[in-house]
Amino acid sequence: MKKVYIALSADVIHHGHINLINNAKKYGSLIVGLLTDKAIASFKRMPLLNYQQRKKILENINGVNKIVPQNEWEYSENLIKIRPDIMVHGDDWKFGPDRILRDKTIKTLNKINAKLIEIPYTKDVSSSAMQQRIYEQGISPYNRQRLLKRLIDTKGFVRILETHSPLSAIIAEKTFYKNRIGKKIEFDGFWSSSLTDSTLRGQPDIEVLDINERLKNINSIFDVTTKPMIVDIDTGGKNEHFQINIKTIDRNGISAVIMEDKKGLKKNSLFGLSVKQQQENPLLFKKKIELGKRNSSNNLMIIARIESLIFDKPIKDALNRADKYLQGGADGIMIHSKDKDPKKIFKFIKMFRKKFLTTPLVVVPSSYNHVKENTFLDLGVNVVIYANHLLRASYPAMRNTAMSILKNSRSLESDRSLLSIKEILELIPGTK
Ligand code: SPV
Ligand code: MG
Repeated sequence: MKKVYIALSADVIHHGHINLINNAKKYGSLIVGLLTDKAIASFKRMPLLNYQQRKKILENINGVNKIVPQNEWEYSENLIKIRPDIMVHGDDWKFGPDRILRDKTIKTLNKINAKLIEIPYTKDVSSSAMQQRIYEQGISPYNRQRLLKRLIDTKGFVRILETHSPLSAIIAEKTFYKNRIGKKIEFDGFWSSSLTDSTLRGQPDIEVLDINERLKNINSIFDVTTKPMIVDIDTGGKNEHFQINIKTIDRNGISAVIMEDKKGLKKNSLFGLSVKQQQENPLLFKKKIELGKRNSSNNLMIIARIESLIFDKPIKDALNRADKYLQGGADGIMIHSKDKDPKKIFKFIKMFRKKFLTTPLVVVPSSYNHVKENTFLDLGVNVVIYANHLLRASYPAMRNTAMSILKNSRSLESDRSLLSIKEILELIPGTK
């Protein structure tokens, strides 16, 4: 009996998969390389079902003799290990960026003397489109909430973008590009920023918006998106209020809150010491984290934000605080800095990682914005937040348009840089 190999993600099973299995099993005993969550997430959106759930479904499909994990998007590792006689694949990978994967696979197949059989790709069916349709039905608060942890666990590194409105969130949800080898690069989730939420309302970033106002905005974002949300809750406010608010936040399906260790009237961290602000006593802040953990479920991550570098305190102070906050039950640490030079942040990250090998670590590179994501990834950072960029992008665009209309006494000159009337009418489904 010949060994036949196919690889599947099998997140949303459809007749295309059945065609492939039925074809492949004709040639011998069928081994399915089932892509792990990590393998899929390294290339495109996380599967809806996890590996074990997908495996259970496949095990019950006629013709599948054996299922093995495929840990990579590429086939080579498994082909060399399993040494099948035949590999079967849909012929769609002859075109587009998948060609690179095909060429590489053919080389490996030649090395192990295996044959490639390509069968006509089943038309009019796309797993990604089906997955998208399922997402468009909406996502429960519970499923959305758990997504962030799943992403951190499987990908190890997530990219988060500030969203201050449903429209900006639609951009953060849908914008992607495919690189040379067809890998989909996109944002993994959203950041609800205190700075941009208050600026949008023409208010200062001093904890003036109450939690209900923040949640109203977040829920309107949730109405039209499916990705997970991290919320900037400033200092968390008075303990008596915080223990009530954290329950509401948890119930709404928010994945994580980031709470900063300041006290009194909070000012934006990027001011540093040029304004009057105070850092909280670390033991009191640890107690506040404990209070939050007692009053919320395990599904909500409470991430402690350390402001020592903002206050020009030594790295050691930040490390001591990290220790205490994690003892208090914090699910992760965010280290902040307003320096353009990332030297201190890098030093903190290295020292932190020596002691805490897997604790989620978050950075917000607004000032040290020349540092690329790969550098953070190599250092062991898990979450990078682009904290204010969509609102900062929109303001100059609006101001320039207003100015252009005034200067030209008409809107013709500004039209070039605007969404066309046709585009805006087609932007939101159901407008027509
Ligand atoms: C925010 O986005 O509101 C933040 C990050 O808290 S920072 O503005 O850098 O303090
Ligand atoms: Mg803030």
